[in-house]
Parts: sequence; C-alpha cells; structure tokens
Amino acid sequence: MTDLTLYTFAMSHYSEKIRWVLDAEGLPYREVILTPAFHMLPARRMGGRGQTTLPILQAGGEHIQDSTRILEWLAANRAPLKTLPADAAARAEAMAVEERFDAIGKDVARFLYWTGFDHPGQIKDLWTRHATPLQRAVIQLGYPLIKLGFQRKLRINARDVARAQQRIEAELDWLDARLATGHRWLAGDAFSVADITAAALLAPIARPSQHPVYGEESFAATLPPVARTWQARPALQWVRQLYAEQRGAVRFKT
Ligand SMILES: N[C@@H](CCC(=O)N[C@@H](CS)C(=O)NCC(=O)O)C(=O)O
Repeated sequence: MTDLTLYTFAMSHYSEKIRWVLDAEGLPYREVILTPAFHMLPARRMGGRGQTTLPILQAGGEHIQDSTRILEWLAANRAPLKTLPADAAARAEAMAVEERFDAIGKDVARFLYWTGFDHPGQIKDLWTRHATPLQRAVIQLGYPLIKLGFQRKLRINARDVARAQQRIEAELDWLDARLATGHRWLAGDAFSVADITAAALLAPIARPSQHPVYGEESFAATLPPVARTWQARPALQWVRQLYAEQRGAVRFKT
C-alpha cells in the first residue's frame, strides 16, 4: 500500500523526471497514466491552479502539480532524499541545473512534434496507448482538431520551432562543455536531481533503450533530421549512459 499516486502521460518527459526521482528514492507509488485531451478536466481540478499540466502527485488528500513543486514537496515531506542534497549550497546548485533543463522541456516537445506530426499513425498510437476504447475512438475521430489545439497551445510553428532548436542546442553545448571538464555529474560530485532532470528532459531526443516510449525503434523515424546528427554528441551519449547505469528498464507502476 502507498499513499502516493502519480498522474502522468506515458510520453511526458516531466512525468518521467518525477517517476525517476520516486524510483531512485525507493518511494512506493502508484501511477495513473492519462490520455491527452481527456487529462484536462481532471488535471485542472486536481491541480487547483488553473493549469492542466502533468505530472501531478497525490499524497493523501493533497495534490501537487508541477515537477519542481513536487520535488519541493518531497524535500519537505519525505526527507532525507538521496537525490536532493541536504546542504543548502549543494541543493541550490542542483536546483539551478534542474531549472535550466526544465526550461527547455516545452522546446523539446515543440521541436519533436514539428516532424512527429508527419507521422499521424505514430502520434495517435502515442496518445491512445493507455486510453479506454471510447477515448481511443474520440482521439481517432477528433485527431485533426486535437492536433490543431496542440499546435496552438504549444506554439508548434516554423518560427517557434527554430527558436526551440536553438535553445536545445545551447543546452547541449552547456552539457558537452560540462562533461569535457571531466565532470560525471551535473551538480557537485554525486548523482542528483540535476542529472535526473537533464536526462529525463533530453530522453525524447537521446532515445535511451530503457525508456518505455522513446526507446522504441519506430520512434527514430519521427526525429527531425538535425536531431540525428546530434546523436554522437557527448551530451546525448551521457543521457543514454545514465539511463543504462542509473535508471534501468522503466516499468510503469500502474
Ligand atoms: N512546469 C511543468 C511543465 C509540465 C508540462 O508541460 N507537462 C506537459 C506534458 S510533458 C503537459 O501536461 N501538457 C499538457 C497540458 O499542458 O495540458 C512541470 O514541471 O511539471
């Protein structure tokens, strides 16, 4: 039995970040995987902040929306955490790296959907894997409309996608430079939420084989061509190595 329930999307990189933290901490939880579009009402209701984003952590009667707020809640309510340094300066360093990779999460989604939408079968599959038969039928039928809503909300257009690419490349440069100085970890000298956040947020591009969605071979075909040229970069090799060494095969706890 556990009092923690994590509401996610299977393919959400922010959700994967929290899944990974809970797994790394050995905190038992149950996962509820929601279906896009059908998540909006429950997420808005649970979050109570006028927002529809996942992940949301339910702890007893409390709902915490937003991955950073979830980390803060865990630090306050489930301390000590192995992945969040207790020392204030070390924690600030880890959270600064967490913040920089969180900041490109929407860019990563924008960048990948831009070419992903050329493969409607794949996207529909991604959106309906955990759907009920009725939800699946609605998504199949309403796909053009849902896609349009997505494109508007996430600003998936040529100009914003070009900017997203630049911002992702800047963080890959930062990560390459950090690794070039001989650092194995992104904050201090131990594995922390800094590493988890960078790897989870970049996983859709790095495609570690342990990832339950992005590790699939079929997903490679939907990647923007430029992302294929990034695969040999130290930053993306580091993401795959971290998954292999620290994460292992991801199993949903549904
Ligand atoms: N700042 C939020 C961002 C979460 C986020 O953007 N989640 C996306 C999925 S990766 C989402 O829920 N999108 C659907 C929506 O906004 O309704 C966090 O750290 O949790």
